[in-house]
Parts: sequence; structure tokens; C-alpha cells
Amino acid sequence: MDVGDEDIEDETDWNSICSDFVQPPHVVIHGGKYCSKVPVPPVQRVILHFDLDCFYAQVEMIRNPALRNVPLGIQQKYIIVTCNYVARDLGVTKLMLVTDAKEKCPQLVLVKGEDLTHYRETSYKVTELLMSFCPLVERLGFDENFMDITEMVERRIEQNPESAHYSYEGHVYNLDTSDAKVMVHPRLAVGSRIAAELRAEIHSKLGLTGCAGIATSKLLAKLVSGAFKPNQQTTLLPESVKDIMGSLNGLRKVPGVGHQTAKRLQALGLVSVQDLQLFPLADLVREFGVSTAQRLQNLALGIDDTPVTPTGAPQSLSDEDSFKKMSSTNEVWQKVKDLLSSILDRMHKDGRQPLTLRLTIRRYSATNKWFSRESRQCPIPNHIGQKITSGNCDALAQLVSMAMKLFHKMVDTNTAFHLTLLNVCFSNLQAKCAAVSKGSIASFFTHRSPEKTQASSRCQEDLSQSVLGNLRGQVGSDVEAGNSSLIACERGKGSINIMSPPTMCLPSTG
Ligand code: DCP
Ligand code: MG
Ligand code: MG
Repeated sequence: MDVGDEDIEDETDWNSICSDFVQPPHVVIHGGKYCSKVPVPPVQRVILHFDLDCFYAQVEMIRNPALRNVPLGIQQKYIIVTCNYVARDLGVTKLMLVTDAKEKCPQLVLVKGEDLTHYRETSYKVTELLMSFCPLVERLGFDENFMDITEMVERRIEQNPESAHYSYEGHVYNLDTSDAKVMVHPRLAVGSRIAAELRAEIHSKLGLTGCAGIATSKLLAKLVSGAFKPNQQTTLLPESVKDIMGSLNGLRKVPGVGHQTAKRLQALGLVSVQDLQLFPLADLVREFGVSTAQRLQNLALGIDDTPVTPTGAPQSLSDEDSFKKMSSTNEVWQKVKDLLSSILDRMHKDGRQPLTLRLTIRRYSATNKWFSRESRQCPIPNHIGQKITSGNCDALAQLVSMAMKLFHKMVDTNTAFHLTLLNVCFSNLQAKCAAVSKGSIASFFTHRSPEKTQASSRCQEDLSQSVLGNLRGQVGSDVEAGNSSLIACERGKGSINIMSPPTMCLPSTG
């Protein structure tokens, strides 16, 4: 799980190796307009990317409708992790310091967002709803889902060939849909209609609004989904791939190119997306090896053929907290106990039996602040595992003692120590029945009992959720560093901080 793997970054875990990339699209764009004589590749797949609007704020506004019309900020530690669009209109932005936000907008209403229980529940409801239309749904973080609707589109066109003549629903990237020259790609047009229907469904069933991107790959769907916000959708035509890639302001904006990779690219003199597009592949290969080099260059060209990989139930459950300084064994013991009792509750609801306990620490380091996690793990004896599953409270004391042994393996408490993060994790989750072992989100749900509000404010869920958990864990330290861009780069680090391939299956960079 270790976060040491910092090459898969951003909000995505572009973690599969792409062996057979498609060739770059042979597209010539004239002033951003489609020219019908130019050959473009046929639309092979139709991929949707959904991203909910101001997600945590929406969940809070649903829980308390009085918050709908006031500027609302969701606070974690000293940061506004998100805010509703009323607040955004008044100048508040995501990841603003609370003090700055209050200065900008004194009437800002703050709600604590450290307990992720409701966000997690709502997040899974969205995935589950989408899965009821098509099983090819892949979660990415708490508020994003990819969906491969190619078959749905084909079926619709077969059943109703007229639908292929539909125009686009919503926006078309960089094009004016009223312009007669806008080429209708039947599959994308039908895809845009399906996206609109799914968004309407999410709204009518769950009361949530969000944006969607419609394109031929995950990379492009993700890039285009935020073109118009909030509560809108945008289709990217193959003719505009070059435009959208060219519009990205720096390599870090390419999903899949994370902080570390960008640094290595910069060392080669590459800063812009175009730099990477044009860089001799052989030179890139020398630095990254063949597959990563090729993948990186393909990403820069907007090429991505990684599949939408349906998300299963989480492969592990973990919880963590970060702090400025922890330097006594007693404090560690108390924190480990708190974290364990929170995941014990979730593990019990999940119904599977964890076979492994892992403890992760982060020591203070002035030079390597973000990526210096260490962990130790041990098997959980069957009798304790069974207590966890059955909700027997005795398990807590035994697990705390196991975790403290792991702690002492890593930290010599006879000398001074300075920790900034603790994470406890149950992994190797063993299903009790076949339905769960299929690992579907739906079965994960089915086997969960109704969730109570958790007292702990630091729940973290592995799988894509660890993106946010990890990131959230960094927020406190980030405030100290005053560096919010690092927060963003940590997101993807979170997404790889898991036992099994988690989120977006675009290739990793390293
Ligand atoms: N989040 C977080 N810490 C961050 C970034 C995000 O806790 N550094 C949480 C809060 C967000 C949620 O993740 O509500 C989803 O993140 P998005 O980037 O999608 O932001 P929002 O959904 O809040 O807003 P938008 O409407 O811009 O998508
Ligand atoms: Mg969002
Ligand atoms: Mg998002």
C-alpha cells in the first residue's frame, strides 16, 4: 500500500500498463472548427465521466436544506475543502484557508466535514445507481465515476436508428452546437443523451447535481467534464482532442502525470504538454523505460485506451489522522485506539473478516514531507478476526496491543521521535459468503447494515476513497506549509495507497 509509490498521481490511479496504444488521431483543426474533409478516427468507445458538484457541500445541503441559499464552506482542520456555489460566487474557493475565506466572505457558514460517513454513503449510492444501468462503472475518489456506455449506445442505435441523428445534449467542447458545421458523431451524440438521462436520474433519485464529460476515453472524458460547471455536461469530439490537450496549463494538468513525474520531466526540460508531445521518445525511454515513456507521451497526445474497470468492494479499510507533532507513546496508544475503534465499527458492518493489520506512520521530515511513510503489518489471528466480524468489543484491546507491537518495531521510543501521521488498516478482507467475494459494490452495500453516524472524524476508506482520506490527512500539514498545490498532488498518492488496483486504470507513470 505504501505511498512510496508516488508515480501514480493526481486524482487518478492510472495504474494499468497500456501496451497497445492507438495511434494519435489524425486530426487537423482549423481555428477550432471541424472541417469535414479532414479524416478523423472513428469513435470506438463512449466513456462518461461524472463529477458531482461541490460534493461535501451538497451532502450537507441535503441534510440541512436551510444551508442551500447561504454561502457554505466545508471545513477540515484549517481548510475549506469545498464550498457551495453561492460561496464561490462570493469569492470563496476550494482549499482556501478558513481565515482567508472568512475575510473574503464574512457571512460564510462553516460546517465541519471531518466525519466522512455521510459523504461515503452518498458516494456509494451514486455508484450503485449508475451500476444499475450498466455494470462498467469505475469509481474515482468520492465524487467521480467513469462509465463505459459503448454497449448501451450501440443498443440504443440498433433499437432506434433515428437516435443516431440526434444532436448533442449539453455543450460540445470548443464548438457552438448551433453551428451547422459541427459534425454529429452518432455514438457520442447518443452518449451525450444517455449522460443527460443519467444526470437526471442522479438528481431525481438522490437529489444531487453534477457534471459529465462524454468522450472516447477516460482521459478525455475526465478532462472535458469540468468544462462547464456546475450541473452541466460537455462532449469532446475527436476533432477537438488537440485543442483540449493544448489548453492544459502545464504537465501536472494531465491526469496521470503527478508531482514526481512532472519533476522528472521538468529535469528533462519539459514543462508544457506540447514539450512532452514533441520530445524524442528515445530520450524519454532513457529516463522512464519503454512502457512508461510511451504512455506519458500518449497521455500528452490525449491518447488513452485503458478500460473502465468496474470497482469492487474496498480491498481494505483504514483510518488515519495527521497532526503537527506526536512524540509520546501514550499519545500514540490513544490515537491508535481511536482509529481502530472507528474501523472496527466499519469492518463489522462490512461483514468480511480482515486477515491482516497494518500500522503506518509518518515521521516528521523537513526534506521529504509528503512521501515518507513507513508501515509494518502482521496477521490477525482467526479468533480475533471473528470477534471483529461479530462486533465483539474485546477485539479492540487485542488489536491495540498488536498495533503497538508494530509501532515499537518501527520506532525506538527510548529516543525522541516526532510523528505527523498514524494510519491503521485492515486488509486481506475475507468474504464470508460468495456474494461478497464477488467484490461488487452492490454486494458491498447489501452486506452493510444501516450506517450510524460515526463519532470518529477521521474515517478513511481504501480503494479510491483513500485518495481523499490521504489528502485530508495532509491538509493540516499543508496549512503549515502554506502550499495548497501539494494538496492536489497528494490526491493521487492517496489513490495508490491501497492494496489492490484502485481507481482509474490509466497507466501509471513509473
Ligand atoms: N476534497 C477534500 N480535499 C481536497 C479536495 C477535495 O476533502 N483537497 C473533497 C471535498 C469535495 C470532494 O472531495 O467536495 C470532491 O472534490 P472535487 O474536487 O470534485 O470538488 P467538489 O465536488 O467539492 O467541487 P466541484 O463542483 O468543483 O467538483
Ligand atoms: Mg466534484
Ligand atoms: Mg471530483
